[in-house]
Amino acid sequence: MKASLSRRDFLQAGVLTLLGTAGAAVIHRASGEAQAPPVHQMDHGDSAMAMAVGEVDHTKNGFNPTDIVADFDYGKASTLENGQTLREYNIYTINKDIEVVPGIVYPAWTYNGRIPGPTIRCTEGDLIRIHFRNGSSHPHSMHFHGIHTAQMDGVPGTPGVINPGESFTYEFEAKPFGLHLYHCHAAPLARHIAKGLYGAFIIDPKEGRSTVDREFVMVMSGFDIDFDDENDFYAVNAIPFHYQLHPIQIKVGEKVRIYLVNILEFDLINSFHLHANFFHYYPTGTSLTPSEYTDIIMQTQAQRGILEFSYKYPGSYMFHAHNTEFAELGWTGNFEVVS
Ligand SMILES: [Cu+2]
Repeated sequence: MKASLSRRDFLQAGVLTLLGTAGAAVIHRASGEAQAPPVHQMDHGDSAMAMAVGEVDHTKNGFNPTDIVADFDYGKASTLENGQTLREYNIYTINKDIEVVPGIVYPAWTYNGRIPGPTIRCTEGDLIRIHFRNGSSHPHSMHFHGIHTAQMDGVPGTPGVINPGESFTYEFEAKPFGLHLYHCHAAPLARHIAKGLYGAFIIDPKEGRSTVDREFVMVMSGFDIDFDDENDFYAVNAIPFHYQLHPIQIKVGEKVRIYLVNILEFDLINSFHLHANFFHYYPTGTSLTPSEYTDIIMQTQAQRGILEFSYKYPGSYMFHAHNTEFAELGWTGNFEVVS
């Protein structure tokens, strides 16, 4: 008998393990059946948190969240006759099997073979030229959040939604400054996003932001492994539990800036909570004055914002969705703060 797996099953498996019972869920997928990863208790904080055991094959996946968290793509820059900076990017879509958690491979659609796609970064007023090729088996597009013409919007009915094997060049001036995103807008939209076609898009203000020591990009999303329109795993930068297995190293007193984007499909709200600290929050990054000083923010799909903080004391500090269910299904990580 074929069993389909819901996130409730996963959660239950985790809870059973926490109670000391051997809990294992069975998942059905296109290429056969695989066991859910073992989940066991860890004693961070006051609530029992789950974690995956073992490691996905990052080399086979072709990307590693430890690299992606600090990887900003400024494109190929040149100066136009009018003095404007032109930035050109080569982006392609390709179908790719991604090992999401050890033993579970998801047939993803990707930009440039990675999830999230490249973090496209530029300065307000730059001319952005995206050479986009569709190497996938379905029609795809790049729909940018920002200000541009209808022709460049990448939605059905415009030339920016292209068939397999075709190419299209998106061109627009980067505005307004802030933290934005891009994603495929081909139909059906939910499926095209959930399969992995999304990325962050940072437009720096002309005068720059305040100087910080470290900058990170975190894109919150999930995986609906069994295609029942419910997420089975949650993560920042695609791979569940990655930054718990590989904490992000920072130093006491270092100024840290996080570009945080939520593209999670199927669930209404996502959130980010930082342990033992508070951060200044700049919604959409469109102002240089923070709107809030807090230790938690929530974002609906496509909402994004910039967080700034530093740690006073050395130690290991969690960051995670404060939707506890999401955290237990992968959206949790740690900062390792050293003196
Ligand atoms: Cu698509």
